[in-house]
Amino acid sequence: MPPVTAFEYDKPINSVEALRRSILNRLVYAVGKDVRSATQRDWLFAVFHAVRDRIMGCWRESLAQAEDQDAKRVYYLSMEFLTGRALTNALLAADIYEPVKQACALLGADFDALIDLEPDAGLGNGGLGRLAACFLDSMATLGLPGMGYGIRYEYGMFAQRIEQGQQVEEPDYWLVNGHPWEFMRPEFSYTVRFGGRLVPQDGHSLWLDTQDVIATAYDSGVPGHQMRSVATMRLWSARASGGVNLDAFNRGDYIQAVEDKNHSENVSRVLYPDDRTEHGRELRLRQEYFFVSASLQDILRRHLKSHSGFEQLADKVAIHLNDTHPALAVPELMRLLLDEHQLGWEAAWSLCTCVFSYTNHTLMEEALETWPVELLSRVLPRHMGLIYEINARFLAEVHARFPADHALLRRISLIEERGVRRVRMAHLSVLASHKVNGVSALHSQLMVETIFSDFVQMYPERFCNKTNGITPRRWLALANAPLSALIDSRIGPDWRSELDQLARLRDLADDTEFQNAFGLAKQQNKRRLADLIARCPGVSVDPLSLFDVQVKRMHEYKRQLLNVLHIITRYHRILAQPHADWVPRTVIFAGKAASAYHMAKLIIRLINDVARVVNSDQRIGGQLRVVFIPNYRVSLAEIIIPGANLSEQISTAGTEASGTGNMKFALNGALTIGTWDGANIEIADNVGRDNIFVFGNRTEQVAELRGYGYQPRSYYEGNFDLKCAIDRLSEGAFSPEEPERYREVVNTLLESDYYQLLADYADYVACQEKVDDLYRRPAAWTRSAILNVAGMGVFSSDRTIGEYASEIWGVQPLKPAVPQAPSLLPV
Ligand code: 26V
Repeated sequence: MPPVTAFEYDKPINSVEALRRSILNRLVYAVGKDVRSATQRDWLFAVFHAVRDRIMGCWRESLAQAEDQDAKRVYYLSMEFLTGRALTNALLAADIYEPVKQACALLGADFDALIDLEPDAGLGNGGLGRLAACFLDSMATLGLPGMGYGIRYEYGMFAQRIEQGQQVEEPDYWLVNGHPWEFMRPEFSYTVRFGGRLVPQDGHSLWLDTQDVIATAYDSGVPGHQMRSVATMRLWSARASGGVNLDAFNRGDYIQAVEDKNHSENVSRVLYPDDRTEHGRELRLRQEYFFVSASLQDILRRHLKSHSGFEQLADKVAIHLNDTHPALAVPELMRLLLDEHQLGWEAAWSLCTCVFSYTNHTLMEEALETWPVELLSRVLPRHMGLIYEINARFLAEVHARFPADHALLRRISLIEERGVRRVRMAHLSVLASHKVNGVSALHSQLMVETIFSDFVQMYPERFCNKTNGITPRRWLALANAPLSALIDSRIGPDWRSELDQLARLRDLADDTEFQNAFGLAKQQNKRRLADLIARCPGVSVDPLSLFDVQVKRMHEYKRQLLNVLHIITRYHRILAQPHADWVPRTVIFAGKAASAYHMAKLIIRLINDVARVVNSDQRIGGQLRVVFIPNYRVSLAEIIIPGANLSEQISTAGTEASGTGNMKFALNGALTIGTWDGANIEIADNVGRDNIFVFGNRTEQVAELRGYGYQPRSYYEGNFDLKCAIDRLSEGAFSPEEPERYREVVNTLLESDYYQLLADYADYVACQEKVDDLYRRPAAWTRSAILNVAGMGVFSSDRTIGEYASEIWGVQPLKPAVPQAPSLLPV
């Protein structure tokens, strides 16, 4: 027999018959069932396996190509990957959606039902985590070598139920039925050490008596468009190092021994819900170090497999920090190079500044990560020592450059000295990175003007902008079949990987036939959404009414409350003139509040209370409906967003770094009502100012008001409708059983109103009237919606990732392999 060649295996065939056989074989051989005994879940897993088989060849080849070409790879370090469902996405990427559906029909399996059975991988909070997922999709589509590293949380983002109008959180044990998409790779396991003590020895430090946890890799494939390549997402899971506590075990205390084991495995147990003020939690710090240490050990191992040292590290490796959560990668790389590989300080530090880059995702003071020096010294003593050393050398450099500026040293230091001493993770990230970017033009500008202005003086060339993007595969092709088919029929299918092609739709914006077809596609999506709302929360809504949608995490700065004030005003106006010519509206909300975020939870309750009152008031004759859809997540967004007419992007100017939901809505033909904030501004530039509803104060005016002593009460006193809305809230009109329920909301608005809702209220309400006016003219509305879709080309995450690759990481697409003739054996 000749030796086995690297890629000798049966290449799968994608005919309906071959897929039918594969699914059947997988049902028997992988799931261990047969047609007679298969449950829905068994069918789902059988399909999963058959599809996974079809991406494996491309995946292994992508990995082999990177190795053979000794390509520079990029490693995207992120605490969160909000990937959602894997199966439908893979079916589209491999171009086997229809044949698999037909194969299922032949087998008597209910394709739509089993697709819906897949739980979302909710391993992220919101924008930042979803961005990481879109980025992996684009890396695979562009054929860029590299991978995403993160944590395999056992419990993802909590599930949200609404009970009597209030949010109730439930754990999301998404792995309960197993996860057939992933591969456990126990051969890639690393020891991660915590605690212990330092012993100096020959200029180096010995780190002894640590408590150790083992990180084990689990890999998932992320198939790019038409399987140009398959990217790898490697997530780490914690395992206790010594199995069970042997002391306790030998003492006969079996239960204690197993409990200790459970304890050290806690580190990958649960995703922290973002409440932005939450810091100082030791487990969160341990999580951050856990995944960063395992990832860096893995990166260095891979590098040393094909290189004899680190001379070429910066030519072969780029490491990206998705926000500051992985910033401990900096002292960890220093530790590995100094203590484990005996490099000198200068060589090690220069490698750091060449390989690292960092994206900032928020300017909000309370969201900037800092860790108490005391905590870091206890949990990671070696790293705390390294941070001190990095800081001392840095401050010496700053002092040499600006000897007269003493305040500068205090401001720019990695250590905050006011109150409890803390390490500023953003400063550490900027200092160690050769590039630092913001996520929209406005955000990047504010970033250098505010939080990093001191660093700009030192390193002006480091700062840049990379406006966020979204993957058109999931957010148009997958989520919106009717619109995708229509676009295909006019401009062909290439927009999926060249989103700029959408610009060709501009010529069709005035074409009545196209407008009608476009309107029909929207109606189809609205009916699907109305059906969903009828099931849960169980409200019947009119698919012809204007669907006005705000879906995103609940946060005061996103101003869901401003939306509620508009609803109350509209309600009052309809009551005052029930027979006027109102544009019927359905206002739709969805979003989770961090469990500890009291005000955000109260706003959810208010939305539900207002919904109850408005929806049951016969006097307004169905001209207004309000719904809160529970448990917002990626798979729900895929249904909600295509069904929207109006997209609410109404954050206080200067607070939303970019937003990516705004892009998803516009791409699906919703018009935006928004403030001059984040990527809204660039959306306006690209779709045309006439095709977006902009209102409210701009960043400078917000800052000015804040500076001069903002007085929310003056707006309240000066605006009849606003006063009415707040008074009704204050009297308990929406909570008659507990009139004081919203006292806190009213007080916050009137006393402080940090996010200046009252300042923007009048302009917002006036702008909503313009929305109605346009909706009364269906052709004009649809024309505008078409121009929105046509202008969205630039917001593909392929564009974003292309810019990161060439301007930050210095990585190039893999050269495609010579295609091999498939053998004819089905897998
Ligand atoms: C903070 C914390 C605090 C501790 C607990 C866990 C946790 C998780 C996340 C965060 C803040 C993350 C910042 C963030 O998500 N920023 C969003 O990033 C999006 C992608 O760039 C951007 O579109 C949004 O505007 C921005 O808010």
